[in-house]
Amino acid sequence: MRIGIVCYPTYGGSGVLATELGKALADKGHQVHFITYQQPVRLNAFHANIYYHEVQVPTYPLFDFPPYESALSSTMVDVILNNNLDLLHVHYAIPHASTAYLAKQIVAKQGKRIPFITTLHGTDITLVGKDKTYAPVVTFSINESDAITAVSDNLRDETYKSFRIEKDINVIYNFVDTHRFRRRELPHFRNAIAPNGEKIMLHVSNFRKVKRVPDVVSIFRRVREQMPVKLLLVGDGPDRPGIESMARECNLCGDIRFVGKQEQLEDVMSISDLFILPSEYESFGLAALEAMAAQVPVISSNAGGLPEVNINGQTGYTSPVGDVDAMAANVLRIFNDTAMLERLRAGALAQAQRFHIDNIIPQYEALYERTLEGTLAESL
Ligand code: GMT
Repeated sequence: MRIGIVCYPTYGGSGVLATELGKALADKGHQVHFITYQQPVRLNAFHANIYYHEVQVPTYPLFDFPPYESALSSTMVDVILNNNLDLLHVHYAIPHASTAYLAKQIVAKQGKRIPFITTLHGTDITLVGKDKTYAPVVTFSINESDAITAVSDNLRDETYKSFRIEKDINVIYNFVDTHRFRRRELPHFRNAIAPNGEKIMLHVSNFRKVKRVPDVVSIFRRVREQMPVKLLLVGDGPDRPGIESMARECNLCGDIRFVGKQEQLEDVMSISDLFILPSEYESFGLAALEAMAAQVPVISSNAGGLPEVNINGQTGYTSPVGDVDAMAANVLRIFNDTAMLERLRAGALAQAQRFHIDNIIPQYEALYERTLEGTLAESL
């Protein structure tokens, strides 16, 4: 198949998932065309079946807000027609679903039929999309999608609750390449972070409010009062300066390392003992899944789709949002019980295998086939 993928190219989970999906489809022989305003972060190697089309958004003195959506739809039209694409798969509803709808209408006028699939990822539904500034367009363009997917049961249910959706939403979970994220011994790296054999706690995110990064520091402070431990903070975003101040005020700077955005996440996961994800909401929690593949148990909130991924007592522990006392108590319980840590490690890996890339990609391929058959039947 010739597939166009539209996503945010940044470090957000939706862009990471879309890029990994495109790479996996290309490995299976499909021709994949990424249409984005920047090279996606995980699209970092040449592949014969992968093409990258950059969306250019020219400025003009009249524009206080350059019309990105128009530029994106026009680029989609260009790529669809010049590469004879079979379908478009857009990730994150805003504004990708409405731009895909427009592109589909434009190429239809030129006799080209192309279906588009929208994958809902999380905040496009639960935070931004619900806002009345966007809701009518989001509802319309989701309903106009030829197929819709959500990354967890929770996100599917939230979508039906928040919008008047008239179609089936297919749940296709996030996935992980368990071979790439497998745990490896990296003694030099581990030693550099924890020279005295301290345990290592890890948090990875884009430091947005929804991630509740201050809770990570509060949990760490409670654990640090009881035992020597280190905290690795990976990623960057609007809340980072506040977190740095908080670390200074709590006198924790010596034990917290801010390592910024990292591409080799698998190495960071490999040297960590626990992954901390206290989010206000998480449709799925892709970073937690990648940690589990590296045998890192997860201490998380029980918000959104997290309990579908992090199984209480098997792969880690979940607690109500904001209950930093419970989360810290769970960290201490695990760090003080080697047998429990080993059991949770094995549980985390077993759970990650359920979401193995090889189990999930065929679900997307099957959906593509069904959608193309539907488009063909409509045209007869
Ligand atoms: O908010 C983020 O962390 C980024 C966001 C995105 O859409 O880029 O991530 C969402 O999509 C991921 C991939 O499907 C999910 O694993 C994340 O749970 C989800 N984030 C939220 O729901 C907050």
